[in-house]
Amino acid sequence: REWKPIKGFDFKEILFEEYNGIAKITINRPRYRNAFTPRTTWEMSQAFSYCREAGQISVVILTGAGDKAFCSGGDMHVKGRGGYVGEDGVPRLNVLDVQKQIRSLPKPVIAMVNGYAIGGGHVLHVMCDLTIASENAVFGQTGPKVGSFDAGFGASYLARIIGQKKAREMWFMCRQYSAQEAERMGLVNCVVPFDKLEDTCVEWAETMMERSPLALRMIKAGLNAELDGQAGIQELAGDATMLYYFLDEAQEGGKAFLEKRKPDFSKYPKLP
Ligand code: 2NE
Repeated sequence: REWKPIKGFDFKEILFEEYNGIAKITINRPRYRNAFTPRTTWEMSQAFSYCREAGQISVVILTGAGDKAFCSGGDMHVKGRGGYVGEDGVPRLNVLDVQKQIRSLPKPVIAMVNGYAIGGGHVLHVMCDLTIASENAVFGQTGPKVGSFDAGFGASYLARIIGQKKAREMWFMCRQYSAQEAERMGLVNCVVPFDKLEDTCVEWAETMMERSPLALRMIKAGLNAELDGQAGIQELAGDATMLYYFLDEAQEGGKAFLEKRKPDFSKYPKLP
């Protein structure tokens, strides 16, 4: 399988590639177990924005470089007062923007967990629609051990997935869990040998690409909307508006305005 680099970006901390309608975003800091800096997450943000806009991309895979880690969370070397400090000296927590982008991307996102998914890196896989893990994957939150926490999606959405007791255990105890334990908790969709990991992710992506993209989009928005309050309803409502704009009924309103006449909506069906 030949992944082709997606051109037009000057990324230093991620790889951004495409194969057959599938985009792959790889956190590329294996020296630090793929810990993210503000630059890494800014680059991820650019990549996810591209994936949203690009009509030829149907599914996104998020992973980490190498065979040791998916992502070990925020880079502790640059954790300063107020956030992770970037090259510009400004402290940021911009991984939260990436979380929201994954959540609202109207396409499936698969976490391809190839090793440690720890701390903020664990939350990133939680945010993805599906998680496929290799047998060597290890999952855990470390925040309360290292002076951090994610009480947003990292807590409430995690609890929706594995239940309140397990989510509290994960955060309060800061233990590590094997891929098999994660599968038993419902935290991952499936566990496969390391050498089958990418093939499995691509197979799942290709299966989803045989399904109706709009149906997948609406299901994702609906599953989110139940949990995301007004922000979730906004996404679902936006999709409803998009579909409405395809109808003659919506076109009539706009046309009538431009033609300076009263709109005639009488001919459009009022279904039960
Ligand atoms: C990931 C883990 C368990 C891997 O352990 P191991 O034994 O396989 O590797 P090792 O030797 O710990 O790490 C290899 C190198 O990577 C660096 C280490 O410092 C080490 O460097 P050297 O000693 O060779 O120089 N490294 C690993 N993780 C790093 C990190 N996060 N930042 C900077 N350098 C890192 C083990 O490495 C581990 O437990 N890592 C720390 C995980 C962690 O606590 N992450 C931060 C959680 S807080 C967070 O991510 C967060 C949040 O809670 C809320 C919002 C946003 C972010």
